[in-house]
Amino acid sequence: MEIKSVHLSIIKMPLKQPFMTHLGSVTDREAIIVEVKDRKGINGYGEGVAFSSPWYTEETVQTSYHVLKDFLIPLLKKKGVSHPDEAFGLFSSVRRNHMAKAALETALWDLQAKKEEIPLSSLIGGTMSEIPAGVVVGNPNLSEVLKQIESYLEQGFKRVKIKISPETDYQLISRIRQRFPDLPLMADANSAYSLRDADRLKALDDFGLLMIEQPLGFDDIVDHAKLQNQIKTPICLDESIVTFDDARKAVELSSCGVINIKIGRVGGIGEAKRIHDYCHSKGIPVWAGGMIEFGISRAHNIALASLAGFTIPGDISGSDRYWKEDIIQPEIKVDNGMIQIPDNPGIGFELNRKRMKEVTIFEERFEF
Ligand code: OSB
Ligand code: MG
Repeated sequence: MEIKSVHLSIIKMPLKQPFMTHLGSVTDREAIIVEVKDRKGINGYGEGVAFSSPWYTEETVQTSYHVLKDFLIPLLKKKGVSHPDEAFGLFSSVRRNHMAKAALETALWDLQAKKEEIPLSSLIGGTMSEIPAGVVVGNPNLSEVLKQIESYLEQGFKRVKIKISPETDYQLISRIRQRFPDLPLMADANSAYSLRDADRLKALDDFGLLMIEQPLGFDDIVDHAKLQNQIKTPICLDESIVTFDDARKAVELSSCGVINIKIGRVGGIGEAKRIHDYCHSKGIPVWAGGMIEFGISRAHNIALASLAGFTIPGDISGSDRYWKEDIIQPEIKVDNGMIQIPDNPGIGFELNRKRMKEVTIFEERFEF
């Protein structure tokens, strides 16, 4: 791909409102923005979605930065790739660190699509021209939750996800159901339960949830299969699916009925697509997860979600869900609950340089 340079920027921006889960809350978001450039001057953007602390996965902004700077960028410089499909293989001498790998790999996909002068969604085989938007309520306060759901429904969102834990689950969901009986609703537990809570989770079967996401251990596949045997609500796995083989084993063991695919968690668009293709062939629906990310990562998610197997609205909302002003232009817009797949080359969004300048706290350039 004749890469000439890689530019890394660490940015930091406050969320409009803190995002809360039972594991803690996010008030400020840091991320790594990657810009690759080839010898013809064509560029590609990527975003590292690790958080500032390792509460969701092992990686952090600092560990991702270290792995990018000291291992992945040198590998790319030394050996190169002729297509982004080769990047995950090139990085195989580095174990895991998937968010760092995805940050660089997704930038190569954007660049490749721009080189071919086609949208990224077309390059990876996407078939949809628009996708339904879904939103996550990150607030455990009941009246606040009801108010927010009301406003999201007015904006046309097709599906709402709430965060639950054993402290809030039954009460919270039953009140939401009383008020919004037909709302396509799902719950994400971020590993707040253990198999001993099976009866508690079985009780939630009454509410017709679309699915319950990651009820048990963040690295578990076996107990989830035992739980799925005891509850009707389909289990969706998020944290447990880090590799293609995790997805295969989860499907073979019937540990879940649905999989949430996050590009960063699985190591890039190539791996995300492999997991999608496998699930599609097995009849397992998938949807695109979110990481409270900025517009670059959202744009990659939008392209990914244009693949035929993404049959459930993902955690893809507009730029204004979390940010006063995003780092891309135009910003991502939700119109009547739908997001248009851009038809210009690559991810279809440009960096907003003025906004980048305001939020960049560190940057460094690597010449090839
Ligand atoms: O578990 O899906 C999750 C946010 C950060 C880390 C993990 C998760 C989430 C979300 C929010 O649920 C998704 C979003 O709106 O970006
Ligand atoms: Mg989740």
